[in-house]
Amino acid sequence: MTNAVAAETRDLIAALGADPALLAGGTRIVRSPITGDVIAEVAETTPAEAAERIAAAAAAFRVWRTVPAPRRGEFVRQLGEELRGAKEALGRLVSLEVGKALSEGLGEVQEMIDICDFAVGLSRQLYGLCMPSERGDHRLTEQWHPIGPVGVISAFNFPVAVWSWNAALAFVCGDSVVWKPSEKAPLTALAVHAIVERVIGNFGPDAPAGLAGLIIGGRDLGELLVDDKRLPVISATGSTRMGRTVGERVARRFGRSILELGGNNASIVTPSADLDLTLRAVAFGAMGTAGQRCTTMRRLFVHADVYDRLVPRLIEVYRTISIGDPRDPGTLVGPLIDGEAFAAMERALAAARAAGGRVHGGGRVDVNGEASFYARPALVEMGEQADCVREETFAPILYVLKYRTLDEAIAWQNDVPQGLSSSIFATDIREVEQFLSAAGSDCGIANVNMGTSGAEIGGAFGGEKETGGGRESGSDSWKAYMRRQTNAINYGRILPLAQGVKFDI
Ligand code: UN1
Repeated sequence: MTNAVAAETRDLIAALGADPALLAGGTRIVRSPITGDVIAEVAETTPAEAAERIAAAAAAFRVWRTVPAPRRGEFVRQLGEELRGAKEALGRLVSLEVGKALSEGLGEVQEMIDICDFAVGLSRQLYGLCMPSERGDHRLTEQWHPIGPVGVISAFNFPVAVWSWNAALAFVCGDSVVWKPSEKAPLTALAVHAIVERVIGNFGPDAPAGLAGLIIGGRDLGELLVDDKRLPVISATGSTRMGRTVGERVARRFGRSILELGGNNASIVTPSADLDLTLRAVAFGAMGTAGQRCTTMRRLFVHADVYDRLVPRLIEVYRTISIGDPRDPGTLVGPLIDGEAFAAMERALAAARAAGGRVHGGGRVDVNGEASFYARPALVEMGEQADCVREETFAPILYVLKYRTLDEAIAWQNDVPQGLSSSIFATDIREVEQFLSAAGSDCGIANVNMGTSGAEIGGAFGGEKETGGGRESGSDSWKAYMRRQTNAINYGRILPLAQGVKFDI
């Protein structure tokens, strides 16, 4: 491991306060998709150690749940402060480990900071309701209590932000967290773990050891979390296939799951769209993060009246977009995570061709040699929404279809198993409102005059159907990390029964 990327990784790990010794001597080999070089050999958590961490999180929970919520907010404020200081180094490490363009690596850390800020405010707003009681001298209220340790299983493409969306809320809600990051991205997790441990250490006895646990390993360790009754909530981000298993297994033990699974996100370009803005939005939505966001724009329905004014320009952008080493500031499209991802892209493009699609772009680009996988994004003009279009391929492929009526475009948009994000480009208020109406987009996210990706943390993030139904981040997503208790209080001297029932003894 004498290569330059490994050396840079080691420096960043050290700068972030994690022990560089963690990078050597283990059995799990980590490669940077930027060059394909091995950058670490990290130790995997054994099942016995994982069980210990869950036990430690359960013990920490019993302490943490009694700490006043605003004080828990102070803890998250300090975490946010540490992350502010770490933004540059952690953003770079994200870029090295998963190949994101540097500005996106930094953006990911900014999302972590944002959710911490959000959670600090929330720590004074975990509101319950007060409902009118039907009985005299009675009060009917509800309150929200911490629920227990939360298991977080995250994916490679947002290797640290997903943890923070869950952890920042869980911490203010009075829960501890046990995290299993993607096996493709353990290093950023080790760095974040070092940061949170430092905050715990500095916080004093209110923040118990075990508040934030980390488990490094593969699917077997994920299953260990999923099946453990001490974790009442499992938040899992990844493929629909993974989520189906997680959802079923967590439900079997009456746990709660927050599932953030696949997306097959579409945008509709209407005749009233601002086409310059649309062009930029589609480029970022479909090619940003090399098409490896769950919110990536994967389908584009363009009205016949504007098709010839937009699509040729878009094809030109696909032809000229800068693909390269993500550390280079001029790069907009970095590498795919690995060779498997490139093979999946090739398979999808072959299927699209077989279904009559006209493929523009695609194919491998040599940036840093044989061991890394850079691809030219592909735009595929399709005559119809064939089966291959209805599947999510985690790569920069945009299927473009021509439509004639908005009803038709909305029907196509909804005619996929996934339901994460969607958008419309229009300045005609009728079309916009039809798209946003109950009979419009069936997705968890529906945007106007922007792409499908790049959500802010202030809104609830997640989607319907095979996307899993979970919501994370903003709005009232925090409720999934707490248990609701309804309290009926009789402050009178008689005992009126609800619904007028008589039971006089
Ligand atoms: C994901 O790809 O897992 O909306 C989440 C976005 C980001 C989150 C993506 N804020 O694109």
